[in-house]
Order: sequence, then structure tokens, then C-alpha cells
Amino acid sequence: MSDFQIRYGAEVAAALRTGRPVVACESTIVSHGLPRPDNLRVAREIERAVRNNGAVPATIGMVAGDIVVGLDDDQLTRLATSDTVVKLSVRDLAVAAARGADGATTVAATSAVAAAAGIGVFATGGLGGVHREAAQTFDESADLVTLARTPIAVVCAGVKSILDTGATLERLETLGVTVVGYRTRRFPGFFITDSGFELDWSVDSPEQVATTLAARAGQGVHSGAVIVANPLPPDEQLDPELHDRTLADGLARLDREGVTGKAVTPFLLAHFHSATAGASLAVNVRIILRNAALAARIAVAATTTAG
Ligand code: PSU
Ligand code: MN
Repeated sequence: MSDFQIRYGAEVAAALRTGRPVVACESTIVSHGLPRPDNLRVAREIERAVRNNGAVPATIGMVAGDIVVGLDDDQLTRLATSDTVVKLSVRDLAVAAARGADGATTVAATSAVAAAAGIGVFATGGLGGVHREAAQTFDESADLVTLARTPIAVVCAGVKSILDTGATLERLETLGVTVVGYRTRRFPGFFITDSGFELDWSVDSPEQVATTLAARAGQGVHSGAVIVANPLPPDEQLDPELHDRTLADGLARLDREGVTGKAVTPFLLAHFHSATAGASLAVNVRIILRNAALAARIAVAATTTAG
């Protein structure tokens, strides 16, 4: 019988014990955010990008009711290929464990588990946030409130462009979540380089992020997340016109097909991937791999800064 404590992959356990740099990676991207069979290949590439930049990857998910930090390849394969993997936010973790479920963790759940495991850096694609129809639906991702109370650095390409970016930035400000641009003062727009919104702060290097994290720890005043917004170079973004057209179609389909709640984000991502004949998928993969590489460099710098 499980005692429900977090399980660790052997390599991650050893790395945490010896103070080596570790980067948390999420599994919702793999199970619900990317189409099959590319998802498993990409999951492995994310881990390779972390390794190539000097850190140990800890992909987080739930296998048969156990929260696992550092899924092995069999477990990763199971979460990438099974049809019964549940999308788990923080509130779902205990009940899913009690049911012995297989689950993929969102940004919210992954960052909460990572922080509980003592991991300080997390790489993802784009955060969840305030949905465009939130004025009617109240649909705001639990990513936002969770990041407000979770001490972790999250490397992302902003919030997914399917969301209301301006409203999301306002909520992040209200919630006291630190947001810095990586080598830019423009907030990235996930599939596109520039969301059109300005940031108060930018950082120029992994070392500067590490110093920020050290300052936060030293001050002991603020314990929420630091979002490191890492834009795609303009020549690697999705064609903005194609983006806007695809988004308009996707939002209309949502409405027509009555998709709501936690199905909204996977539905819109899948719509993008099929409607752009894979162009958005290629962009999504580039986003994740770049973020994984930067997160690893930040984790390495944080180890040096702390030690
Ligand atoms: N970023 C991606 N692909 C994804 C997600 C983020 O590039 O699939 C997932 C994350 O797990 C995020 C979730 O936490 O979408 C947000 O879902 P919701 O809007 O239902 O909170
Ligand atoms: Mn939602």
C-alpha cells in the first residue's frame, strides 16, 4: 500500500541529496498539450535539453496514485500513451492518489510538487491564465494563484496566446507574482514573440536570475514564484497572421462545441496543431526546448550562487 509520500527517480534523489542542479518538467504538456506520437519524443527531448545544459531533469507526474518526481522512461511512456491519464491541478492530487490514478500535472501541480521536493527551477511552455471569456465563465487557471504561493522560478514563453494576456498580467500583479523578461522588456506571446505588453523588469543572464532567487531567499519577505519570460526569436515564431486567424476559428469552435472547464486549453492547443498543419506544433516544441535549456542554465547558476 502506498503511504502517499512523493517518490523520487533514483537520479533525481541523488542529485537533490548532493546539491546538483535539478530542473522540474511538467507532464500535462506531454499527455494533453502535444499530439501523439510526437509527445513522447518531445518529452525525451525536453529531458535531453536539460541534461545538455548541465542539470538533471525531473519530470513530474502521477503513476498509479504515486506522485513521482523524476519519471523513468517506462513511466514517461505510460503517461504519454495511455488513454486514462487525468489532467491534475493541485486540488486533484490527493483524490487522484486515493483512486490510484495515472495523472499528468499542470503548471500549478508541477510547481507545487517541485517546491515541496526542494526543486527551485521549473521549465514549461506557456502558463495558464485568464481565459478570454472569463468575464462570463470566471475561467482563470489555477496556475496563477498557485504561483503566488509557490517559491519557484518558472521559465516559460509567457502565457498561452489563447488567453487574455492583459488580464493575466493584471492578475499576476495583484497576486504578487514576480515577472521578468529574459533579455527583453516585452512580455512574450507564447506562439508569437511579443504579446504587445510591457514589463517592468528584464534580466540579462542565468546568473542574474540566480541572484534574484538568492535575494528573495535572503530577504525572506516574498515567497511566491519568479516567472522568467523567455520569448522566441522573431524568425522562429508562428506567423502572427496565421496565429490570429487560427485563434479566431478555435474560439468560435469552443463556443459551437460547448467546450468548457479544464478541456478548454487542450482543445485549443489541439485545434492549433491541426489547423496549422503542424506549424504551431513545431513552434510549441521549440518554445519548450529553449525554456528547458535556459532553466537548466539557471539551475546551474543557482547552485553556484548558493554554494
Ligand atoms: N503550456 C504548453 N502546453 C500545455 C500547457 C502549458 O505549452 O499543455 C498546460 C499546462 O499544464 C498548464 C495548463 O498548467 O496547460 C493550463 O490549463 P488550464 O488553463 O486548464 O489551467
Ligand atoms: Mn480553466
